[in-house]
Amino acid sequence: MPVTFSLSSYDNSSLSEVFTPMLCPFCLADVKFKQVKPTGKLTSIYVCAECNEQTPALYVQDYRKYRPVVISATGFRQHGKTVYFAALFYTLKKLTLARDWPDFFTMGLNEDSLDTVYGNARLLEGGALPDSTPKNFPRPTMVRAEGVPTHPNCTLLFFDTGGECFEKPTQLVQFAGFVRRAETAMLLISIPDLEDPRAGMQQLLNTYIVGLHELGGRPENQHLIVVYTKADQLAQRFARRWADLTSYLIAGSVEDLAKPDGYMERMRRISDRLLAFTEQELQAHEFMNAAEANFKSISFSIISALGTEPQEGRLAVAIVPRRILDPMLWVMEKSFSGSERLFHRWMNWLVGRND
Ligand SMILES: Nc1nc2c(ncn2[C@@H]2O[C@H](COP(=O)(O)OP(=O)(O)O)[C@@H](O)[C@H]2O)c(=O)[nH]1
Ligand SMILES: [Mg+2]
Ligand SMILES: [Zn+2]
Repeated sequence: MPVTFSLSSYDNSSLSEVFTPMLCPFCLADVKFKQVKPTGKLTSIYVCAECNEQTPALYVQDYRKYRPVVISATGFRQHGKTVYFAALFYTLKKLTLARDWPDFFTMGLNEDSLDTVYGNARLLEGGALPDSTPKNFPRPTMVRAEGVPTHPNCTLLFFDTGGECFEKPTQLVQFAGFVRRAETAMLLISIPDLEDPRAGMQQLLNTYIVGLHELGGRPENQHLIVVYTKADQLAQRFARRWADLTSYLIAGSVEDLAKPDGYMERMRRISDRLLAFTEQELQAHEFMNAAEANFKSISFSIISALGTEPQEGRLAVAIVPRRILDPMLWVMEKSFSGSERLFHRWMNWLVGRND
């Protein structure tokens, strides 16, 4: 369990308010952090002035260098949200990205985040799957991402909660308030798990839009990323007409990303193909019309977090994630403005790197 302190256990004489407002990763308000010294401790810690949660020193001190980017998994139960994050952590830690990207590393910012990242990576490596997620307001997994090619450095705040929170707007408001602060809404949809994909997708989107408005957020300020999960179960649906999607999945992102030039362009082409698939194959016209009318932009990606269908809750063969980094790269792409990207390129040019 995370360690938190109530204000009464602080030595009030050492209270000081620091810095200008920043996004609190726990209550998600723009707040000032206080540097306080818990009674009997030698070192001071940072706490949010609103919710009193202890916030990692690395988050507060380096806030300007590593702006927070909210990655929120939205989707029905059993559609692959928790396994997606687990497989992403596995990919970041176990695969060869750091060999291929010279400046790349990720770093959990507190004990909770470290446990989540390494715990999930170990679980999948051993063939097990993460437990289903309880319905509660989740705590973020905070990961610093440095040196991802073509993207500015940032702190990724991963939020995951029980899928039942996305079945009704009232539940979303109560348990998934983090969606309000996301610049990019990520909908994870497993087509094989939907009896009627047209109706299911529209219901999810409708619930999200109503809940977001209730929370005081506005979809027109958000980009939408639609992620089709469990792609390993879509082989039949992709036969013939959509064979290029199968080829894209088989090639896998990690090998492809060793040479990141042009990767975003490829992601854009696949997004266009998935848009065509959504309209022509799934006939989800109402979903498309509602998404286009409500959000700043809409992009698609497709993943298989595991690469195969698990047998009795375990992986029968080793995990082979497919295109697992694409949704994260989309969120990063959409979360930074043109001027932030320009500044990043200029800084890299100054220190002699050329991405
Ligand atoms: N075939 C296949 N099954 C998956 C994949 N990812 C998840 N699953 C299955 O879907 C179940 C639910 O996933 P989970 O991430 O817990 O769903 P959540 O409720 O949305 O968090 C898992 O227990 C797996 O059996 C995948 O990439 N391929
Ligand atoms: Mg879950
Ligand atoms: Zn707070």
